[in-house]
Amino acid sequence: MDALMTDNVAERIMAAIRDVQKNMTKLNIMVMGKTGAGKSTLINNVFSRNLAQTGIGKPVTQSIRKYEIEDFPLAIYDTPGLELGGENAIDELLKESKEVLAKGAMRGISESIHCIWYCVSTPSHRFEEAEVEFIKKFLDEANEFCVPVIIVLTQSYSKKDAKALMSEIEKENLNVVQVVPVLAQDVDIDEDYIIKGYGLDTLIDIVNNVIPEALRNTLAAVQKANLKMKLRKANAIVATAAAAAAATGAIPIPFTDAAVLVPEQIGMIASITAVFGIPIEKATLTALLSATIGTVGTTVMGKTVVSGLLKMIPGVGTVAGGVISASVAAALTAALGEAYIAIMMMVSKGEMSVSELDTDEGKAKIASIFKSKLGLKRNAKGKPVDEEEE
Ligand SMILES: Nc1nc2c(ncn2[C@@H]2O[C@H](COP(=O)(O)OP(=O)(O)O)[C@@H](O)[C@H]2O)c(=O)[nH]1
Ligand SMILES: [Mg+2]
Repeated sequence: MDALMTDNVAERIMAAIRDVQKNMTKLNIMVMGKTGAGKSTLINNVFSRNLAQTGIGKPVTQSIRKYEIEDFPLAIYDTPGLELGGENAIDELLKESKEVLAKGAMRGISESIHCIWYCVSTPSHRFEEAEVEFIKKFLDEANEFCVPVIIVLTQSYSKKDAKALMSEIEKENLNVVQVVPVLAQDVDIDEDYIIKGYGLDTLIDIVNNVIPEALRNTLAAVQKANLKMKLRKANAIVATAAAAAAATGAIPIPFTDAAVLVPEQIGMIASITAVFGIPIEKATLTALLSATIGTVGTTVMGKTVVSGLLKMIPGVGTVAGGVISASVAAALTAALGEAYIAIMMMVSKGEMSVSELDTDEGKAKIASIFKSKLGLKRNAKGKPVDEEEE
């Protein structure tokens, strides 16, 4: 693929990525719990950007602070739990949290609180009378504004203790979505004894079920604790793009390089990038393009590249009438999308860094993944046939 053309397509994908990210509805989560409960540790291990690190947050009431980062569609409302003691403290905290919930509800979906995580620390906690009383009043408020509340049992390195606390809480018949034990971060007891973190993927699945549909793409994108969710979203994006490529039908031949990636494919790459939330630069995309659509043919432009590509798709070989069939358009789109997902997964798992992608080694890896995806047998909508039979 011609370098100038590649650059142009990469530029268009960059613009599309900015667009997708700009159009994401902001997810607002309120996190409540005593100092030391593990709120900051939880937040830092669930979300892909470190919100707490960016400063002290913006006070929205006397004691509630809002944390957000520019161009990242997430806001965390850090709310102290019941710790000051005394009747006044309860009333003050209830008043302040109600203020935040009410203000948000008034301003519409992008400003309202979508979910509340009420953190209770498993090791330190006794479920005291005062806290139960507070939670009940607080849940009435949350209910009034239809905000779902999840009780998160933090620092649950002892599953036995977590279970005991859970059944104690369940006796209260609280109006919460679920009580979920987590260990947000590994606990290193000593060199060769480590308690592995767990539960954050479950927490994210629960959140996904209770938030409005319009926020689900945002959740998948801003979190890092549930890679399977990202993968599911990304696969759905590819299926949609491949079906669209099949429906709009033929890509004209010879497709010059700029036309190789049609809007569906550009949108697909942009949306996958957004779901993974990995900062991508133009150089990365250029590497992706040259290693997929570029390396397959040795000539720079036109038919040779195209027929080189097509030879790799089962049952195609030559192009009759100068037009690519719908199923070939779907297969090309799906292979490109799947290869990109495979790369994003490797980066997410730390098996490869973004900067490695535009090295010769990185490009070789991309090319080999793309070729293997291109070689899969697919149906007319671009779906691998083996998968379909499952
Ligand atoms: N290893 C580990 N330490 C935790 C976890 N949650 C909390 N901590 C520790 O408990 C202390 C208080 O946690 P922090 O997140 O600051 O609580 P916050 O005041 O509610 O924000 C810190 O020293 C954390 O390192 C966890 O899941 N794993
Ligand atoms: Mg904190």
